[in-house]
Amino acid sequence: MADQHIISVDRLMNRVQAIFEKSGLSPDNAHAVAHVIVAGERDHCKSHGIYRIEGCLRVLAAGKVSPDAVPQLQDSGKAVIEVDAGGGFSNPAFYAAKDALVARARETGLAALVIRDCLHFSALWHDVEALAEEGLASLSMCPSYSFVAPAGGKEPLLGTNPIAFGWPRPGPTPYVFDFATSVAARGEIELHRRAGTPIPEGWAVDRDGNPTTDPDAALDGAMLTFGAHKGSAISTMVELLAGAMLGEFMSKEALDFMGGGALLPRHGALILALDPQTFAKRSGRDPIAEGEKLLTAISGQGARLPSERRFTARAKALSEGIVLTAAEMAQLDRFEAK
Ligand code: NDP
Ligand code: PYC
Repeated sequence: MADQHIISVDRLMNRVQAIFEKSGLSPDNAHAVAHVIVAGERDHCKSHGIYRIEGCLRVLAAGKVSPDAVPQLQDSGKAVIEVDAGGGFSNPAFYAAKDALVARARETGLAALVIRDCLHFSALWHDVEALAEEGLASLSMCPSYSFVAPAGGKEPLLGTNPIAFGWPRPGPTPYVFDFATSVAARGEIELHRRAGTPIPEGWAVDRDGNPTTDPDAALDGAMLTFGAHKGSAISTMVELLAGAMLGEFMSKEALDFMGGGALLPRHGALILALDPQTFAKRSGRDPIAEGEKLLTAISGQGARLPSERRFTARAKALSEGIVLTAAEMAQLDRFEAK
């Protein structure tokens, strides 16, 4: 189709990295940030693909992210490993600490990575997939901005607080889920506002706590968690574990600190890595084989596993290239020309 352009994954990676380097990010940071953005586009996760370049450039231009931060690893040989992102993006900090986390989890069965003082804009599946490739199960979570009301309340207090889980599988792709704990992303509501269309019921309440399908009232009010009290409790757990427990910002503090939601949030992140072989050792059973019984039974019912859509999109993009619209290509050109 005339509106469609095909670009290879490698070519897009080169272009996005060059855009960030031109905007002042150090080559290492530009590489790490471009890597997660291009992976999002490759896997057809449009909300965390090249759409995110603009937000990263905005926070760079505002001087609210350190472009040449060098992550500082603090590993005292114990279960908890820390990496200080130094006010830079979270992704370089994760990659700087990943090998230490993997080694510790294999050694002790269970290890945690604390990322301090980072700007987090990305999907979380990158982290848990990277750990699953190493044979580890993992959980990753972080706060966000407080746009979401707790179940039964009406004041925004919780973030969209994503949580991701990864489990290694014998084949090329692991079991991974990764989702926000709000019903929908804030950006989805913004898209409805721009289009002049109502949002579905159950996404948000207005500032008086009444259910609303009006995007303006929703943006002025509060978003809702998925699964009512259940999502609310999981979101609260994310605030407690990845905010309060780390001594890093919770979502409300992050919003207050950045003076509004226009720029990317600054806070911490928590990643737990577990070695299934260590946990199963005394049972004499193979945890991966046992897990396969369940996962293949789920697929056997015709149900799809989370991330299957992504893996299919990835395979297609790697063999045929990534499809971008003319508007997306033009935007890349504009970023390069700046
Ligand atoms: P989605 O609702 O799009 O997807 C959630 C998960 O469910 C994915 O693993 C998805 O797999 C899977 N899934 C979707 N539909 C089905 C189905 N029918 N059957 C089985 N599995 C299914 O995610 P969200 O909109 O909640 O979140 C999008 C992204 O936003 C996440 O990557 C999250 O990390 C990120 N995010 C980041 C934040 C941050 O602060 N950094 C804040 C909030 C969100 P698949 O991908 O294959 O469809
Ligand atoms: O999708 O809500 C979101 C989000 C916030 C920060 C990064 N992604």
